[in-house]
Amino acid sequence: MKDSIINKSETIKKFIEIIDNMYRLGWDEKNGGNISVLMDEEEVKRVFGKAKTKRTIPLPLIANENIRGLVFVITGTTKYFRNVKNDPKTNIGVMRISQDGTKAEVIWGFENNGTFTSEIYAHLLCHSTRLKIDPNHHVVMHTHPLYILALTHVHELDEKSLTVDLWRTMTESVIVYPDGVGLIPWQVCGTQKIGEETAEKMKKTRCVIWPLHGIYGCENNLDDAFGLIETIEKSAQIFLLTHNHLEIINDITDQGIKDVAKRFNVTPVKGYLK
Ligand code: 2HA
Ligand code: ZN
Repeated sequence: MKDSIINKSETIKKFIEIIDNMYRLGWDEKNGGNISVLMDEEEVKRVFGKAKTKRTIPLPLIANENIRGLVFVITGTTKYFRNVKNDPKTNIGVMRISQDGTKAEVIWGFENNGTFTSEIYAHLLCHSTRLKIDPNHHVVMHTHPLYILALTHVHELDEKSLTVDLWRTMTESVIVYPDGVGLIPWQVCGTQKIGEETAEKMKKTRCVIWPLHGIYGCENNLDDAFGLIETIEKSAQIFLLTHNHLEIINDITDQGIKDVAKRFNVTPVKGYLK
């Protein structure tokens, strides 16, 4: 990474590292997933100086007052997580929400006329909601983890029973998400409605599952947002591995094991095989 801006910014460096990690885990196929991180004003000044606006992009909603003037690092719409590491300036951007809440002022990135994620509603509304609850809030992370998604195909979509089933899978689950997982009904993504419903849930929890789609996590820093989603994903994986009611139709028979043992001159524990 030769870009001096990236080298100066711990937030952008970490953003790129985390995105690459998420892609490697198989969570973000094609252009799936989107992340935004609030950049503290002190870092904005240190990295960008006066932070001149390169161009402005109209927002499709009027940003709430408590996020106006704030600067976010955010993924670009239609961009692939897979490509962020090699070409961050095209695939992500840094933008300030205008003082009147109607525009994004691009400070860096979004080259070749790129723009912010299609889930801008959910991102801006979740930031606004979480900042009212926790002044240290910084991150909104959306991704499509395999097991969480699979679980929503087979588990009843009830917040209480889903949360308790996930807590039961690992001792530490309840420590990581004591506030439980929120759930909203399946619906079209990229809309103001889904953004509003997600942000409403974020008043009581830091993670909201979108059935048959993915998950949103809010946290104070990128490591913790990743850690929150990673833990829920592992709980979902354990749940599916242990509640698998598929009939086993191919298995090694007792006789087969005995035959292998005989061929290789070993003696299986007596009394274990029929
Ligand atoms: O950015 O994940 O929800 C692509 C998506 C939309
Ligand atoms: Zn998505």
